[in-house]
Amino acid sequence: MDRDDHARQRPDTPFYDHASGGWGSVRGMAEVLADQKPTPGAIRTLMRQNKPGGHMCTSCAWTKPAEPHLFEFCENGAKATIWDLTSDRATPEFFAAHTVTELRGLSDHDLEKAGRLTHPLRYDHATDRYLETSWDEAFAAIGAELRALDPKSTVFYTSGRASLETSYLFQLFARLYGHNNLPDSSNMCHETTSVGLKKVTGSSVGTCILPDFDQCDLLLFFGQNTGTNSPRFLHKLQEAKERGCRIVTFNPVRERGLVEFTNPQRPGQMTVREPTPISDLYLQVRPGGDIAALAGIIKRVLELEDREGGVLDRGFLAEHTTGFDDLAARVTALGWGELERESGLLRRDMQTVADLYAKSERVIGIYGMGLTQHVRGWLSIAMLVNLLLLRGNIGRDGTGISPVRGHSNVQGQRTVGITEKPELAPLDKLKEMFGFEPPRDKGMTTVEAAQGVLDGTVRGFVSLGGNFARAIPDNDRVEEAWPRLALNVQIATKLNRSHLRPGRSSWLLPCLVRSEEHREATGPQAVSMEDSLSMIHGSLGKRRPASEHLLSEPAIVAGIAKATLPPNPQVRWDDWVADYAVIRDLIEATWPDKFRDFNDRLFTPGGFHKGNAARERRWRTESGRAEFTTPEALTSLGHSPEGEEMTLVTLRSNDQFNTTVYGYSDRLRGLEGRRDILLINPEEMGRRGWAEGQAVTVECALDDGTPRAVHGLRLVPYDLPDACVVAYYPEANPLVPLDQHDELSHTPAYKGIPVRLRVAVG
Ligand SMILES: Nc1nc2c(c(=O)[nH]1)N[C@H]1C(S)=C(S)[C@@H](COP(=O)(O)OP(=O)(O)OC[C@H]3O[C@@H](n4cnc5c(=O)[nH]c(N)nc54)[C@H](O)[C@@H]3O)O[C@H]1N2
Ligand SMILES: Nc1nc2c(c(=O)[nH]1)N[C@H]1C(S)=C(S)[C@@H](COP(=O)(O)OP(=O)(O)OC[C@H]3O[C@@H](n4cnc5c(=O)[nH]c(N)nc54)[C@H](O)[C@@H]3O)O[C@H]1N2
Ligand SMILES: [Mo]
Repeated sequence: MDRDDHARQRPDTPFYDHASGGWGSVRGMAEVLADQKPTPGAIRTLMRQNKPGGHMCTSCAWTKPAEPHLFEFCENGAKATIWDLTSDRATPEFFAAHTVTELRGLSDHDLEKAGRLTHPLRYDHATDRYLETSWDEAFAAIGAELRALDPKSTVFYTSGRASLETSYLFQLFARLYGHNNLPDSSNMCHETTSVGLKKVTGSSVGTCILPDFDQCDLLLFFGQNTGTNSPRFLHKLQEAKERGCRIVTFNPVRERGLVEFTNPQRPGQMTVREPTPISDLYLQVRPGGDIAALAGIIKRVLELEDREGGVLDRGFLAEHTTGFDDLAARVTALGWGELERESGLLRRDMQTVADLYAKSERVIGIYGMGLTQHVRGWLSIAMLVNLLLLRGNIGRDGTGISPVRGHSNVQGQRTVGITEKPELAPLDKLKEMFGFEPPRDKGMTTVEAAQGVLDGTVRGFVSLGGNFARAIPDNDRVEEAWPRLALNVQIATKLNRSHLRPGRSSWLLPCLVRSEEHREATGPQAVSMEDSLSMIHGSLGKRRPASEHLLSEPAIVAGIAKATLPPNPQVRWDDWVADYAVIRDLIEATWPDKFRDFNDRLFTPGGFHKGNAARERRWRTESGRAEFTTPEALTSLGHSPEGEEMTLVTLRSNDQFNTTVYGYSDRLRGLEGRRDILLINPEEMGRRGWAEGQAVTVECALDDGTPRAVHGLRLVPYDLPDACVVAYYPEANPLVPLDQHDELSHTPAYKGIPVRLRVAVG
C-alpha cells in the first residue's frame, strides 16, 4: 500500500502543515493561559491532573493510565483546567451592570469569559437582571415551585461531567419526586452506542481495556477526531505504530492527529521534529457512507474465505453468533458499483482494508460521533460489529469494539442510574433501599425534552451542568420557547446561553469545579468517575474554591431535594453530603457487582474495571448470542442528496469544548480567526462559480414546513468529499431538525443534515 497516496493533504486547500502535538500544542496552552490569567498555583494543579490522588481532568473521557506521564494532560485538558481556574469572576456586580437581554448579545466565548459564577442568583423580571440571593432562599423557592408542578412535566438534565456521587443523588431525587425524565448529554452523543451496541453485543459500552491497545495489530478508526477530542490517546497510538500495528482511518475530513503526531512529552521528538505517521491508510468516506464501506470490506472478506478458506473464525461463529448466513447472503449480493457510490470509496481501497483485516490476528474497531450522530448510526455500529465478529475480534485480548466517549463521566452517569429508560434503572432495589414506589413509566430523551419545551408540556427544567438550550438541534426555536417554562434551574460554573432565556422562576446556582476542594461537614471529600474504558477513578480536588459562596454539586442537589420532598427516614441527604463515602456505599449496595469494595478501591492506580460481559463472551442480547445484522440500507443518512443538495457535517474545533469556546484557532485544521465559516470542496465551489470568502446562506433542505437557515457563513475551500459541507457546532445547530435522529436511540443526526446553499444577499 502506498502511504503517500493516502496521507497527503490536497495542497490547494488550507491544512495544518505540522504534525499534531509538538510545539503547536504548547502554544495552544500558552494562549489560553494568557487569555484566562489563571489564579496562582494553577500549573501545580495541572501536575496533579489524572494521577492517582489528584483530580481527574474535566475534559475528555479517555482513560487515565496506572503509570502516568510526568505531564498526564494534553493541550485541551490543560485548557479545560485553566478555563476553570481563571481569575475572572462573574460577580453580582457584573450582573447588576448588564441586563439579561444585553448578555444575550454576547458570543459563547464572551459569556464564559465573564468568569466563574460566584453567588447564587435569582432572575428578576422587573429589572431584567440576575440578582444575588441566598442558598436558603433559592432552595426554598425552587422546592415550592417543584411541589406545585406535576413531576412528569419536569426534566432533570445532566451534562456528562457530574461525578458518580452527584449523579446517584440526582437520579434518586428525580425518582423520589416522581419521574424518569433524566436525559443527559449522552442522548446527543453515544446513546446510539448505549442502544445499538447493546442490541448486538448485549453490552452498552466498549469491550476494550488499555492493555488491548498494546496487543492489537490493526486499528480501524471511524469518525473520531483523536488529536482534538482525546489527545492523550495519541500516545497509545504512537506506541502501537512503533510496534508495527496498522491504523486505517475512515473520515470525510483529514484530521491531523490521525495523519501524524509529534509527542510533546518526548523532548527528543520535539527537537528533531520527526513526527510519527499515524494512519497507514486514510479513507475519506462520504458522510454517512460507513455502512457501505463496511459492507464492501465484509464482501471482500467473504470472497477471500471462498477463495482461500481459513479467514473466518468458524468455531466462534458457530458457538457465539447468530445471523451470519443472512448477512453473508445480503452482502454477497451487493454490487461494487453501489458500494462505491454510497461509500465514496474505491473498490480497491475497501479490498485493501479487507486484505489487511484478514491477515490481522487482533483487531480493534474505534469510533466516535462520525458514526453515532446519524439517522442510521445504530446500523453503522452494527456493521462494525459484523466485521469484528467474522474473525472473533470481540472478547479476546487485543481485540474489541471501543467507542470513545465524550464528557469525562458521561459513561459513569448511566452506570449509576441517570437514564430515562426505567428498565435500565434498578427500581426494585431503590424501592427496597429507600422505601418508596419509584415511577415506572418511560422518561424523556433529550429530543423529547426539547420537543416538550417547544409544545409547552415541559414546565420545569433542572439542569445539572451543561448548556442544553445551545447544544440541542433546532436550538434557536427551542430558545424562543424557553421563557415559557415555569421553572428554570441551572447549576453551573460559568455563564452560558441556557441561562439567558429566563422562565417565570429562574435560578442560576454556582458550583465547585472538580479541581477545587470539596469541603463538607466531615472534611475534604473525593468524588469519582468512569472513563471510556469502564475504569473507575477517584478524584481529589485541592484548589481553594473560586468563591466562598460556592457549594458542591452534591450539596446543591441535596439542598433542592430536601426542600422539595417530604421527610423520609431512609433518605438522609445531610449525612450523605457530609461524607461522600456514604454515597459510595449506597452505590455499592445498589450495584454490588460493579462497585465491590468501592471505597477501598477508589484510588486504585489506573482505576478499577467495572466489568463487561461481552468482553468475556457472555452476550446479554435477546438471542443470547452476538448478533449479526443484515443491512437494509447502505447509507446512514436519512435522505439521499439530490441535485444541488449537500450533506452538512457539524464539528468541534480544536479550540472549544462543546459549547465552551476557548478561542478561534482550529489549529489542527489550519483554520484560524473565525468560526462563521463553511468548508467546501474547491471543485464544488468552482462549479457554482463561487469564491473563497464569499458569504452564503445555508438552508436545511428538509421540507417539513419549518424554514431553517444560517446566514453569512464564509466559504473556505477544504479537502472534502463531494456534496459535503462542514460547519461548526453550536453555530450550525439551527439547521438540524429535532426529528432527524438515530432511528433507535434518538441521538440527533448532527453529522448528516441535507442542506442547500445560496449566495447571501446584502
Ligand atoms: N477538546 C475537546 N475535547 C472533547 C470535546 C470537545 O468539544 N473539545 N467534546 C467531548 C465530547 S462530549 C465528545 S462526544 C467527544 C467528541 O469527539 P468525536 O467523536 O471526535 O466528535 P466530533 O469532533 O464531533 O466528530 C468526529 C469526527 O467524525 C467525522 N465524521 C463526520 N461524519 C462522519 C461520517 O459520516 N463517517 C465517518 N467515518 N466520520 C465522520 C468528523 O470529520 C470528525 O473528525 O469529544 C470529547 N472531547
Ligand atoms: N451540531 C452539533 N450539536 C451537538 C454536537 C455535535 O457534534 N454537533 N455534539 C453533542 C454532544 S456529543 C454533546 S455531549 C452535547 C454537549 O452538551 P452539554 O454537555 O449540555 O454542553 P457543554 O457545552 O458541555 O456545557 C458547558 C457548560 O457546562 C457548565 N459546566 C462546566 N463545568 C461544570 C461543572 O463542573 N459542573 C456544572 N454543574 N456545570 C459545569 C458550564 O456552565 C458550561 O457553560 O452537545 C451536542 N450537540
Ligand atoms: Mo458528547
